[in-house]
Amino acid sequence: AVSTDDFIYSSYAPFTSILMFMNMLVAENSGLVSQIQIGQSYEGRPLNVLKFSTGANRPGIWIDTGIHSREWVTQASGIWFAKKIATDYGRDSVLTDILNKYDIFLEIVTNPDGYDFTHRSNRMWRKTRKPNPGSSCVGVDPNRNWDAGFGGEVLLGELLLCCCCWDVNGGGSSSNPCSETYRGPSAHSEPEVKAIVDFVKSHGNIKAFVSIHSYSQMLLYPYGYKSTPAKDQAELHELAKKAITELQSLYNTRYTYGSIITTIYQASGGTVDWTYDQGIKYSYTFELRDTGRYGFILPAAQIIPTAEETWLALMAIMEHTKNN
Ligand code: ING
Ligand code: ZN
Repeated sequence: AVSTDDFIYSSYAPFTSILMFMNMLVAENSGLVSQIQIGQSYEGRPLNVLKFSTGANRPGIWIDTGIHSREWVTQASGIWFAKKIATDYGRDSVLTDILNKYDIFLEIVTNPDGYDFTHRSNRMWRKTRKPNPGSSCVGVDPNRNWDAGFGGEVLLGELLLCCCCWDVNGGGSSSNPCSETYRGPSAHSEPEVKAIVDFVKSHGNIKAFVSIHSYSQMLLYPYGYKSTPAKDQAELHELAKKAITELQSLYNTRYTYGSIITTIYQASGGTVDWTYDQGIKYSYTFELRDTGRYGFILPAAQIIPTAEETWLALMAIMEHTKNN
């Protein structure tokens, strides 16, 4: 493609094509879109964030896709969101109002080493690609690596039933480098995670943080590491209901919603538990299509419908953030 109008949004693009897409979008919309490199991956790939901004010193809304590399519909949707924001600013009044008060930050390929590996070697790779000393297994689960209940909280049931083995995979993450949910040697050990931590802290005024996964068709809010309800649970629950109602209105795609631990499973060291404990009230995780028929290998024909319906839910969250 020579312009973002020619980009094929209905296919799964390799990493270098996504880099070219981002460069083109910035060149075509230089008054609205810029690019920030917040760090680099273990293998040296840039961690690029698109910034949509119409003024200085604005509070921020963060969206990331692709922290788990095999969840390809998320990176593909991220590309579509970027084009949608650039197209709708100045045309859609709701988005224009949001962008006249907030900056939007969008990290499309949050785990670029993993993403490249899914294109070249192993389509089902989830984790980062950093070697683990003393193990032949590679990578850390970047959604178990955050400093929020890192290593896991033992639930009462586990204490009673499984008092000596919980560390193997208890508390919602694993200490085994060969596990798909390996938490890593320490919190924020992965450069892909640390880059976001540093960005969020140095920005200091992120008001909403949405981390997008697939699959299961769920909209989730904290907590994942403990069963204590979040102090904003009632508001987060109501807003989740509104967002999934909007989402469903387009193609009748049905979502469930609730806290991570009660809706999907206990997971410690997750992204949005950390952002919530940093004071970012509107911290959400999506699990996009489908519910398991195709799972991670979602047909490319479903990319655009998935992105379109998800955008309606994102707009509901962003609009509520703006009004609160
Ligand atoms: N699911 C998420 C996972 O990392 C999740 C579920 C969401 C856990 C938010 C913790 C926080 O297991 C997928 N599909 O990755
Ligand atoms: Zn995931």
